[in-house]
Amino acid sequence: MPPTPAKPIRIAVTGAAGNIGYALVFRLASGALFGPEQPLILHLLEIPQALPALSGVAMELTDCAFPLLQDLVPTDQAMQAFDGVDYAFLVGSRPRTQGMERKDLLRVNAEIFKIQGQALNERASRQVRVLVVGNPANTNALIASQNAPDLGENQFSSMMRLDHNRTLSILHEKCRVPVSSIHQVTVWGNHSSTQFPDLEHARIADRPALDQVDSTWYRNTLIATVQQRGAAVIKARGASSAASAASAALDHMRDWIAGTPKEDWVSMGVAANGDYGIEPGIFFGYPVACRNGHHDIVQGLALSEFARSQIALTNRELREERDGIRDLLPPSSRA
Ligand code: NAX
Repeated sequence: MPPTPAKPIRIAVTGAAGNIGYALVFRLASGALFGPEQPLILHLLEIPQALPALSGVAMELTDCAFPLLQDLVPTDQAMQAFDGVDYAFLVGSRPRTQGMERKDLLRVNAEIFKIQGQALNERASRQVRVLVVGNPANTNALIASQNAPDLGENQFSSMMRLDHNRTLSILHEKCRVPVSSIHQVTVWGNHSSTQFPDLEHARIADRPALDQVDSTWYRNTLIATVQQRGAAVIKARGASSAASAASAALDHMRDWIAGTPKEDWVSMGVAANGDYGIEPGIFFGYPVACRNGHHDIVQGLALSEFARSQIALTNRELREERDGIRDLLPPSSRA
C-alpha cells in the first residue's frame, strides 16, 4: 500500500509581494524548509494596494507546478491570513519615507504588528511559531507577542540570523576555513547598527576565534562591517538585501524546529527574561540553542568589559524603541 500522504501544514508570509517575500515563498513551496515529503498551503498577506502584484506572485507560484504546494490563500485580511497557520513569517512592514522620523516609523509599524498579533492570537494554531523579519524587527516582535496573550512569548522570535550569517561568512573569508567549522558566534541585541557581533566565545576549527584573528581587526573592522552590511548591499544593489534575508529566515525557522547542533548555538531575537542583565520587556538578540522545537538562551557565558559595554549600548536602543510604543502595548503587558 502506498504511504498515507502527510497532512499539509499552513505557512503565512506577510508582505508576500515584496522583495523578501518574493525570494521566500518559492523556496518554501519547493520544500526548502520542510523537505520533499511535506505538503503545504501558503497564506499570503498584503495590503490592498499590493493585491494586483500579489496575484502575479500567485500566478508564478502556480506556474511552477510545485508538487508540495496544495493551495494558496492570497488576501489582504489578517484574520484570513493567519487562520489555522502553523508557521508565520511576518515580513511586511512600512518602509521609511521621506520626512518620516524614526519614531513615526516605529509607530506606524507598531500599529501593523498590533493588529497582526491580535489576529494570530485569534486564528493561528495554538502551536504556531512566529518569526518577525519586518523592521524594526525586535520591537515589532514585542508588539505582536504582547497582543497575542493566549500564545506564549516563546512562540515569537525576531530575526538576527542574517547578521549571524554575515559574521560567519566574513570569518570564512578572513580565515579561509569552511563556514561549517565556525561555531559559537553570537550577535547580541537589536537588528540595527547597534548590534554586537561577538567573537569572544567563537571557535574556528576547534580553536578560539580570537587566537586566530587580530583583536584590532575584530573590534574595528569585523563589528562595523557586520553592522553596516545592510547599507553596503543597498549601495551596491540599489535595493535592500532580499535573497540573503529570505535564506536567513529559512535557517532561523529550520533550526528552531529541527534543533541546533550540540554545543553550538545561533543568534535569535527572543523575549528577554533577565539573562545577561537584560530586563524583561524587550526582544533581544541572544545566543540561543534549540531542542525539541523550543529555544533556550545559552546560559553562563562570561562577558568581558568590552562585551558588556557593547551590549549596554544596544540594550539602551531597544528600551528607547519600547518606550516609544509603550502606549500601544496592552495594559496587562509585562513590558
Ligand atoms: P518591500 O518594501 O520590498 O516589501 C514589503 C512588503 O510588505 C510590501 O509588498 C508591502 O506592500 C507589504 N506590507 C506593508 N504593510 C503590510 C501589512 N500591514 N500587511 C502585509 N503586508 C504589508 O520590503 P522588503 O525588502 O521585502 O523588506 C521587508 C522588511 O524586512 C523591511 O522592514 C526590511 O527593513 C526588513 N528586513 C529585515 C531584516 C532582518 O534581518 N530582520 C533584513 C532584511 C530586511 O531589511
